[in-house]
Amino acid sequence: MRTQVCIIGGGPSGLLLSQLLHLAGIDSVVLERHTRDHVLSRIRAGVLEWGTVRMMERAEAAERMHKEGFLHEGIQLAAANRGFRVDFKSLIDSKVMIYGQTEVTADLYEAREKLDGVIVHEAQGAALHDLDSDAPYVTYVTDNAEQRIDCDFVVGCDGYHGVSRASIPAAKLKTFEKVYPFGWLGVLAETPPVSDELIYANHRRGFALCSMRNDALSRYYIQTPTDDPMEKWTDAAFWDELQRRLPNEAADALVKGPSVEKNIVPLRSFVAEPMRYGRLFLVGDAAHIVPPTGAKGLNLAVSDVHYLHKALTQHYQGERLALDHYSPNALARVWKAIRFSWWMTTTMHRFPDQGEFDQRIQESELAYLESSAAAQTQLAENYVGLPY
Ligand code: RFL
Ligand code: PHB
Repeated sequence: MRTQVCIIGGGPSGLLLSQLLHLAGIDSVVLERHTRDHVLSRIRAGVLEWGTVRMMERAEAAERMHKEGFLHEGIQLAAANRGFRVDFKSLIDSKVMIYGQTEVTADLYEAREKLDGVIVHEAQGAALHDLDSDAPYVTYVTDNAEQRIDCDFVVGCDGYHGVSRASIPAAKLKTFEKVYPFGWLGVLAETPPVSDELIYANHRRGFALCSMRNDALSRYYIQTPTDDPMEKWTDAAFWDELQRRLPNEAADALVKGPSVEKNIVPLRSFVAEPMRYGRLFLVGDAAHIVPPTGAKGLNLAVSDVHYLHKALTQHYQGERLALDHYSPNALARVWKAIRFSWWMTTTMHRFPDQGEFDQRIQESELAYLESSAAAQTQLAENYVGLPY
């Protein structure tokens, strides 16, 4: 088989890229190692920046999102049992969309199907060849038969654990990493959300976040040690701990119920530079990871897709140097989101070695934020997403 762009990974970034390339007249094949049902069973992001909303519109996949998603014009921050609101509308006249990654991915699948996009599921053992030549190709196995795709370019949209970044010689990549000494226990529950807006709570017992998917589906997170045994976190133990960490008003309003999903994710920041090796380009989690505190992971994957689909389109229109701009443009935005996610994480969480000095600094940071429109404005513009 031959295609112009071979995309490894059928998560949100791979599907969005293939859709936008198709609309620009460039053909691609997406290789996904799991089944579609498996991809759609992953519960992940919930907050879409406005740039992400625009990209879904451009991909002709935004209709259901505009019907079923929720517009949020602010977030609540809480510390020491006191809450305050950061109002995106009055500070910067902007907003975010609450719409789950699962739904984003489902809508992109549907949009690809409408245009007869080629997505190969259960493609095993993908291997990338001759990336530093003019004629790269990818091999993989389906139905016990080895397949080969020859292409102009390979794009790694295969997440942090994918094969694409691992195919780049170590000497050609510089990586940066920070591992945080805690994780998030996430729960999805068929209960009405405790608040109309997201609540990010800093508490002496650890961070807590109240989010949602819709009027009848809540998404909650609490900070836990990464190695906490899951048996410890019965539903009752989870609800008790969440309630303790919320300001009284929210704690009293919390509706408890059986969890439909529960797991612990570690928190890390990671960047691999550059996001290109020869004819391979890295996109999304394949190149960078942020802790979920700033809600940036999916949104960064989408801004990478923006830069890459533009560069590929220009390349095929004859602009010789267009592709050289991809990695520097994408990384400039990535690092700003890495910084913001690190700042939100360090401001809102309890660190195991947090001394009295660090404690006061954190409290002062939040008190300053509560009292200063300038400080809230910088939070707001980063949270809704920097322009691209
Ligand atoms: P994905 O979604 O990981 O998709 C990669 C796809 O590649 C496939 N794959 C392969 N296919 C073929 N061959 C191989 N060798 C392959 N190896 C892997 C995988 O099966 C998969 O289908 O990467 P992508 O597209 O870059 O998207 C990134 C986002 O998924 C991620 O950044 C976000 O989920 C992060 N994130 C959040 N982001 C936000 O913007 N806002 C949020 O509110 C938010 N909350 C979150 C999050 C991530 C979380 N977890 C579980 C890590 C909350 C959580 C709890
Ligand atoms: C979510 O709804 O899953 C979510 C919301 C905000 C975050 C992280 C995750 O910062």
